[in-house]
Order: sequence, then structure tokens, then C-alpha cells
Amino acid sequence: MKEIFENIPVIPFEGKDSDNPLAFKYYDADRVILGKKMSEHLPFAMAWWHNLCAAGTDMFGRDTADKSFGAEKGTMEHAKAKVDAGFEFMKKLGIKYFCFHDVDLVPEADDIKETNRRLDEISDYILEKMKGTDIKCLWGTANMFGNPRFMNGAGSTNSVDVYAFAAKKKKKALDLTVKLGGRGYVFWGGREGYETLLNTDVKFEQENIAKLMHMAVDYGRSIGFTGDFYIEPKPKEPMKHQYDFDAATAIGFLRQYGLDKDFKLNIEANHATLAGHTFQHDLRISAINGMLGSIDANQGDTLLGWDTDEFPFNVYEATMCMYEVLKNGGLTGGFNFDSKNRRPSYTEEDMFYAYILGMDTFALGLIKAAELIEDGRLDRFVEQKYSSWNSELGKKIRNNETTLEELFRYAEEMGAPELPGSGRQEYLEGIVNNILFK
Ligand code: XLS
Ligand code: CA
Ligand code: CA
Repeated sequence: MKEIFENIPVIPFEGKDSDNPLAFKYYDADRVILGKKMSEHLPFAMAWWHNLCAAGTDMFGRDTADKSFGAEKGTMEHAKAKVDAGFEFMKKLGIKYFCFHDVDLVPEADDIKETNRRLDEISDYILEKMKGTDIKCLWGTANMFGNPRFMNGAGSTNSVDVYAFAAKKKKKALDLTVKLGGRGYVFWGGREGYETLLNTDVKFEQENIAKLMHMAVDYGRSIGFTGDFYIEPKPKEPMKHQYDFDAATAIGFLRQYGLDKDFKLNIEANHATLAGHTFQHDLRISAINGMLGSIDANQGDTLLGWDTDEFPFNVYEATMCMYEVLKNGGLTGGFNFDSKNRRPSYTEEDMFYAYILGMDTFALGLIKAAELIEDGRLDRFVEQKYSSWNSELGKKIRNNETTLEELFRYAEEMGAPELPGSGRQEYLEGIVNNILFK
């Protein structure tokens, strides 16, 4: 078959002194870090929508990139050309996973039966392509936010018919995910939220979202899906307020509705920062609750208040992300580049430069996070910071063996406590810089 990206070779690892733009400087798939290959630490995934579909349209202007891949857009030939392009792209970069929404794969027909037939056809084609490669699906999902019928939500809609239609799409997307061997299935609640409380029954809507999730779990398990379901938190955009605001909110929801055994979280960097947190914060909150499942690898822009989905470039953020991931013992999911080229980066080369940037940023983050852990100064500081809890009294409190009265008596004898000890933030930040720029 004729190559689509004819001018792009297989991307080699050349090391940090290389100035070849089509080479990895840090991502060396077979390099072992803390006992595991880089490629196992970093199961990277290509996002079908940004890489093969989005072509630069924004609210003020049309496409800048040509993503026709030699076929007429809106046809099944184009859908197949995207598969060809996607597999060539992943092979050239050594990427082993992809993520998709149903509508990323085929042009939507007016009749959903026809759309589903097209989805069967394209997933057969993808399966064929997968043969003889080690490329697999990381996760699938259904787009339940684009079509006007979802203007008031899918699981949270006021219309019982729209709800049933959403369930139909969900079932099909689950079938496809299982067919393509997906490790996970994502719920991103783009329209699950509200514009005004004046017209919204929040409790009713949240209960209905949970019911749809339960039905999806029951159905998924019945067809042999053993992977994780994920909620992908995001505070806003497109809705003013989205129910899955951040990791803590989503975890509370999952526990309240008894979904926490089947669900974990897919944490996107740009969503965490939109919620007013750091990326690391939402990773930590997920991890300590046993719910860090997968990551959407991107970054926002501190000067812009929206979801810019930029390719990850910030090595500090990637390092702190990998620090959390290593401490978590890895992910059951992977690192999906839910990232898009900037509109003026419209060439084929730019598609590759973007993934090389993202993969190198996370590889460097992994190397540096492992060095931080091996260095041990951060861990030692935290241990020492809480060392007063190793006292008799500390142990009694931790073991639930004391009372408020007993603490009252202790504190009365003690008088005023000493200051709790310096937090040493600047010292610790200095260690991070020291390791990063070694
Ligand atoms: C949008 C979300 C979306 C999900 C999948 O902001 O990131 O792309 O990852 O529906
Ligand atoms: Ca996003
Ligand atoms: Ca995402």
C-alpha cells in the first residue's frame, strides 16, 4: 500500500544531542527505568479525533490543515483512509494504542442504523489493520455532546427519548470497544451539567447519569468487558458547570451511587487546571483513593481560560505527573494525547513534531521523576515532617484509641505547642531544579 506520510521515516531514538527534528531525544522505548522499559511505563495512545479528524477549525475560521488523506471527506473511503493514516502514523512513532469516539471513525448518517452499519464496517477494517501489529485500543467512548439532541445532556437530559437514544449509542460504543480489545471505556460528561439552576433538577439528573452508568457496567460485563470504566472530570466547557467538576467530585459521585468498584478516573491535565488545581493535584487525589486509571496527556495555557488541548511541553508538570504515576505503581490505562496542533502548525511534519514533543516530554518527565524518587530527599523530608506522629500519642490517635477529653487533658498539661516545623518549600523546589537540570 502506498504510504500516506511519504516524507516521514520511522522515528528513531537519537538521544539528547541530536538535532534531527524527526528523532526522539529522550523517548527510548527499550531503556529500563526503575526495572521497567520506558514503553511499559508509558503506554502512549493516539487520539483519533485530534490527530485524524480535527483540521484547525476554530470559532473564527475554517480548517488550515488537510486531513483528507487522499480521499473525499464524508465518505467511507475517507474513514478508511483515516485508518490507514492512523496506523502508519502510530507505527512510525512506535505508539501502541489509540482512543476513539464513535463519530471519529465514520461519517454520521441521518439514520443511526446506517451509522452503526458503517461502524461495523470500519471496525472490521481496523481489526484487519491490527493483525500482525501490537497496536490496540486504549479506550473507546461515545460522543454524546456534539449533536443538537444532546443540548440538555445525555444521561442528564430532560427527555426520556434522548436518554434512550444515548443508551443506544453507549451500547454500540461499548460493543466497538470490546471488539477492538479496549482496555477502558470513558464517560466524559461534556453536556452533563447546567447553564442555570433556574431550570435544572440537579438531583434528578445526577441519579439518571448514575443509572445509565450502572446499565453500561452491567452490559459491558455481560459481553466480556473486563477493563475499567472511567469518568473524565472537567469543570466547565461546554457547559457552564459540569457535574464531574474534578477528581474529588467525581469520586464522591461514584461512591454515592455504588459505581466505585467498576470505575476509575481518566485525568486530563488541561481539565485539572481549568478546575483551579494543578495536574498533580488531581492525580494525587485520584491515586490516594485507588482511582488513578488513565491520563489524557496535554496542557493548557495559563493565559487562556479555556481547554486549549496543547501538546505537553512543560517538563515540570510532566515530571510531577510521572512522580505520581510511579508512586501509584503505574496505570491500568495509559497516556492518551488528547492534544491538537496549534492552528498555524498545519503540515504533516507538524503532526509528527507534536507527538515527538509529547512523547519526549513524558519520557523526560519519567527519567526525572525516577531520579527524584531514587534521590530520596523529598521522601525523607515528608517522612520527617510527620515524625511527631510516631510518638505514643500520635499512634493512639491514628489507631482510634483516644478521645477528645484525653487530648484535652494532654494539651492542658503541655501548655502551648511549639511551631510545627518549617515546610521548607523553597529547599524542596531547589531539589527539583537540581535534579531537573543535572
Ligand atoms: C473534551 C474531552 C474529550 C474526552 C472524550 O474536553 O477531553 O475529548 O476526552 O470524550
Ligand atoms: Ca480537553
Ligand atoms: Ca480528554
